[in-house]
Amino acid sequence: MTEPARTPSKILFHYHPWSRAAGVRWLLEELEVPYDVHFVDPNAPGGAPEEYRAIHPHKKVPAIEIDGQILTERAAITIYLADRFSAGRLAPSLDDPRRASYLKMLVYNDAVVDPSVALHFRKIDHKPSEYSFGAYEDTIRNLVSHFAAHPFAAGSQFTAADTQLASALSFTIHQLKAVPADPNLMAYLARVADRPAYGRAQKLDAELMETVKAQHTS
Ligand SMILES: N[C@@H](CCC(=O)N[C@@H](CS)C(=O)NCC(=O)O)C(=O)O
Repeated sequence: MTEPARTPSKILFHYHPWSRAAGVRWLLEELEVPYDVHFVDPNAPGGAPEEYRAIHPHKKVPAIEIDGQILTERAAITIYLADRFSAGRLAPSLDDPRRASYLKMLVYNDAVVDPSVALHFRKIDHKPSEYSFGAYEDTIRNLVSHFAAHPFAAGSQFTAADTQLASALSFTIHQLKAVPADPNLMAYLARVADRPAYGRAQKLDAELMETVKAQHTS
């Protein structure tokens, strides 16, 4: 039996713009759903307040509250929000053949790209066969060959997977310089950069950080 569609409560987004959560802000802007932002500062002395552990067990961002439920883990948040608010558009529907590559790249971003790039950036050696995410070089090769063959994460169509993967690649190429500025990856980032929701997310992030700065100096 299918449940009738519910009007969601306003989303509360626990967030810091300079973080792994930035792709979720971009997604929320793509979805054009109303949400409030609760600024969380994991970099404050002592980290985020202890009460925040009731929202996120590791005191990390992102987290969302919706309809009295708390959701953490950006891949889970992305899948949930895109299915609920953009099924068939930013989330390929269940019977769409593109759903397989959509889910694959979305999960690959967190399960493989993030840890393998983080260890590479920190110059931490690891034996690829002993870790679920394998070798950094394989990760980069896989991403480059994917974007040499396809314009977007799921193939031919922009999806919610791109808000996460492009956000991560942009940060790790431009800021961390932990991923090479390969022409295929740069062309991918250029393809998604002119999306109005991406521009809005960047503007809102800059405004939020200005407000936070002003509060600290007043
Ligand atoms: N597994 C989490 C990771 C989120 C994460 O690493 N968040 C970082 C932001 S870059 C954080 O909040 N770090 C603060 C801390 O650990 O104190 C997810 O995918 O949502």
